[in-house]
Amino acid sequence: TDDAPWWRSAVVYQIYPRSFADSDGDGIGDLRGIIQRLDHLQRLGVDVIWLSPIYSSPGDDNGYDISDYQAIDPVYGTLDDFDRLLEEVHARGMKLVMDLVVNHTSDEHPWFVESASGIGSAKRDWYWWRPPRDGFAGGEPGAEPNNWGSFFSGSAWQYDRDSGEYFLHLFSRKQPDLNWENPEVREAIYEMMNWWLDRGVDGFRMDVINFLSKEASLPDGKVPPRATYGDGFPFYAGGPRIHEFLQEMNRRVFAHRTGAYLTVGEMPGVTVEEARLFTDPQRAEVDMVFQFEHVGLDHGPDGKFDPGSATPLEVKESLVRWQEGLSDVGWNSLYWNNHDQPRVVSRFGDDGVHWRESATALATVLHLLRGTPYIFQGEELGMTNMPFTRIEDFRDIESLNHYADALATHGRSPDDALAALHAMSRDNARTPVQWSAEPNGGFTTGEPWITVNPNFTHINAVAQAGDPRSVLSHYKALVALRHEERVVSDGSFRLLLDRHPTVFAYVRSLGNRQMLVLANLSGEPAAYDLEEVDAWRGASLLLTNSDAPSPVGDGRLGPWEAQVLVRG
Ligand code: ISL
Repeated sequence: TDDAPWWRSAVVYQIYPRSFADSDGDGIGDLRGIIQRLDHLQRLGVDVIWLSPIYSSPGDDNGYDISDYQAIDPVYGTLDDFDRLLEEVHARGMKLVMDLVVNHTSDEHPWFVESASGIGSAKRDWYWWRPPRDGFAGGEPGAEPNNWGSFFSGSAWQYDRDSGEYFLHLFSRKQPDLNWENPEVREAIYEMMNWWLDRGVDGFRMDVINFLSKEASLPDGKVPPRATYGDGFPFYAGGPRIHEFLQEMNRRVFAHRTGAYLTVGEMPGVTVEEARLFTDPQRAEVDMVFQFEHVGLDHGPDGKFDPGSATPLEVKESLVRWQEGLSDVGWNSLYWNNHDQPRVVSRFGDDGVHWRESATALATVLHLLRGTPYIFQGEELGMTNMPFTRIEDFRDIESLNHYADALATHGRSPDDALAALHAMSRDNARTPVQWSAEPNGGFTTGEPWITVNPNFTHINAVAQAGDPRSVLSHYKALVALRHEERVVSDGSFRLLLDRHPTVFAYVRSLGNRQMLVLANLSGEPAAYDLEEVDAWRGASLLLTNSDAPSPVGDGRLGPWEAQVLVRG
């Protein structure tokens, strides 16, 4: 319908600023570097840029540890640079969405510094301080207030010798969790959000936003087999007041505004049923959520660093569950990649012989689903995982902590631990964007903060720009389809060949317009048998990634072949 929200036909592009483009040769990407590359994004056709954090930060978690929400970190530039970036983005008809990291701050944020100044501090209650467990002395093993582990290895509690108490940190010890039970905390955050919106930004991607409300008694969690720490997830994810907090945020920040905004809540562990509540427009919480089901399928019983594999059928079934679950209420966000995930072409595709075909087939099946697609920088070039061979090459705190812990606590060999990092490390996503075949892929004239993937010599933007068969050209075509075909932005979704092990086939419909999407998510030729597809003989082939497309209706697809047909 014509009052459909604008973001139904939008495509979002995520920039991880540290690795995007460096304008001043210090080896770290910056705001001016982004400005210089905006034409690439405009040519790609994306509507919205989501900018990972650029705020003042000690950089313990590459900016997800914020020490001043209203200042730009000097490595990225100044507020003036930011205003110029915003202006240039708007001048190109695009929007800019900021990363909102409010589950925690840096331990160097003035709020935490004050909170930590003593038990009587006026901001003591802004964070989660607790005394040692009964019967234990502070700092002694087992004295932690509960048994939760941190996402970045070790306990979720840090002892503070001065006060004799512990503070909670679900992520690094330099990322203390804010106490959202305290209304002053909430007010301070809403004020900050309003400050950015008044400055002209177009919305927020909300970091681990389903962790804001904790079960205030902070109970011990169950300890999984072979694990050291208890699982606090049931007590901090989707906690008792989460819907109340998001509704309050919406009222205090967005309700009085008339602009076209986008809010997307990053929600690890969120279920389809919960997502229906979070994204029901009637409830005014968030526009859409990032869910993690499909990117958890290849995690083993011991978590992400116990990598297994996911079959194409499992991946398809997961995405379909979300398509069907949010068909009548709410909205999906669609993604393969972000700055925390391995590169999709290496993970669910084939970064060897079928590199181009698998990158484009995976892009096709994702982008034509119902929802709002997100492209992570470099994905549009088919960038691959990084073949790091030494622990010294890694930069990510999660990877480094895991490696140390795997060796020290779990008795793993360095080779084993490196193999896990190779498959799953977040640094796979964080190597610099490969702009050209120039030194360092054209990312910097200096020494890059993390090594550029050596395949930049053949995988880069310059090499792909003029090539109609390139991954980049294919992404461009997919973005354009969402803008041009209302059946893509607004149509319904119906799965075909539901149990086929490798073929992902579906129909989108709106009025009498229909789109058939067919893709073989494997390196072997595929055969399928479906009368319904026969009826598509003669329909027009809108897009394919194949030089010699298999005739539709013949019931076969080549390795990683993808086809998009329309009729009506
Ligand atoms: O990659 C993960 C750890 O295994 C994810 O669970 C990730 O930590 C989770 O999705 C939350 O991510 C977000 O918050 C983190 C930050 O490190 C990530 O970069 C961010 O995307 C803490 O702010």
